[in-house]
Amino acid sequence: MKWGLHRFYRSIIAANITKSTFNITLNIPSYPEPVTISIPINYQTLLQLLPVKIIAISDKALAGIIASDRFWDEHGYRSIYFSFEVEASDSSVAELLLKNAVSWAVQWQKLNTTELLGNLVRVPKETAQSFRNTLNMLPGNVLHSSGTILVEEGYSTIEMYLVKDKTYYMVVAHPTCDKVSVFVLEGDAEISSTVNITARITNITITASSSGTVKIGVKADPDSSLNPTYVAVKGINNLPVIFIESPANKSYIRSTVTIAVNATDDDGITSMEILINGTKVYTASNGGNVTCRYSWNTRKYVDGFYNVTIIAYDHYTSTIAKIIVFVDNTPPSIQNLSYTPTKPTTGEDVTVIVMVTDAGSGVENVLLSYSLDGADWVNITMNAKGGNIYEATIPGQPAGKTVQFKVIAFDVTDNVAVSSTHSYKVTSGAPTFEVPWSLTIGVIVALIAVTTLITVKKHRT
Ligand SMILES: [Ca+2]
Ligand SMILES: [Ca+2]
Repeated sequence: MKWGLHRFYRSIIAANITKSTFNITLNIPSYPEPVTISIPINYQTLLQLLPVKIIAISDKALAGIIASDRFWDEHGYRSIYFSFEVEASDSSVAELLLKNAVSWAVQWQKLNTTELLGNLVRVPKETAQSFRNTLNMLPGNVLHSSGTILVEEGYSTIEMYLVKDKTYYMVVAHPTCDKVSVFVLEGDAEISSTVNITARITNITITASSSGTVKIGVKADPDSSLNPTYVAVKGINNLPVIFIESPANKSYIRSTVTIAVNATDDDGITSMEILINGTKVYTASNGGNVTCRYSWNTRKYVDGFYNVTIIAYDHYTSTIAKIIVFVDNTPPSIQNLSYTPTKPTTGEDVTVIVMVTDAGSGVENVLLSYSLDGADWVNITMNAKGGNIYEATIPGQPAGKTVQFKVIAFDVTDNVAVSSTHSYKVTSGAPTFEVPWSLTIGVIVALIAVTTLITVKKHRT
């Protein structure tokens, strides 16, 4: 152990701790350079424990006695760790040490005197209460909260975006150390005051001189080498405001529509997202972009209701806005087209009847379009007769006119359906005699038979 526990201890208390990394620098004997190791760390478990206590330590820190009392845990215990072979000694002091250790350990009992502050850091209940009281009295909203570990020489760093001339309050609960000190490591801000609210709670006031990211370092004046700590920062922040220009809420849409959104914020929008039925389809490409226009091709989606969600983020929080729209890309269905009379005479009106339905947004308008002898098409609106039936009349025409017609139907989103083209020719109305084809054949057959009969008779005579 040439390296020495003491050296290792110094490395630990000089560690630098960020959100999820423990950076420890080791000075290894006879190695020319210090070695820095970054350890990804899951504080979640560590912060829920209270540190062990050093009961005694020898001069050169080569031997020590450590006690642990897991009194908050239902399955807790007490334990004493001797870093030397106390049982090998025959002195009465060693025997007393062992006896006292056993006697203390067996007296373990669960104590309901702690709670997890912010569901993260184990602190005595009164510390938690005093933390909440302090926080409640300060103006603004909680912009940041986290659990961390404080050491004596290294820094635990917290990064935050601060707005020029605004004041921020950082409340620290430090249940295992008496004092904390806070420094601005990077960025344009000042620590204006550090006040000990109670023995284990400190309130630090920070003022930003310009807007930007500030890195704040926190240190402990320790009772133990690793100090679980809970930090919350409060300041006045307005939520982002979202305005959805289009499409309108509860509207029917088709084809490609533009989702146009405008978002504003006092400290700037950092990003914006558009989600369709929970799936992200758009992310603002650069921070601070407050207007976005997303072309949504609804043809790639099946007809139906869709939730469109917009999320706008500022540096601390976000605002969510939602609209619901109905996608309908399917034209109406035109069925059972009929017209009467089918053989109109001079001046006789023709009534066209059709059934039009739309399973999506519904039928908006049905037109009857007709053309006389191939001239320009004329549109008339068909009347809804109920039960999806529409009716219109083509005015009577002179004999000889050929009338072509078709039905055009629109749904609410402007999808259009066109029927096949039908036609009829107007006749004069004079009675006409039409010989059925079967009758004509019968007459021809009869004539042939008669002619043949006459021919045969002539030959016989
Ligand atoms: Ca804001
Ligand atoms: Ca439709």
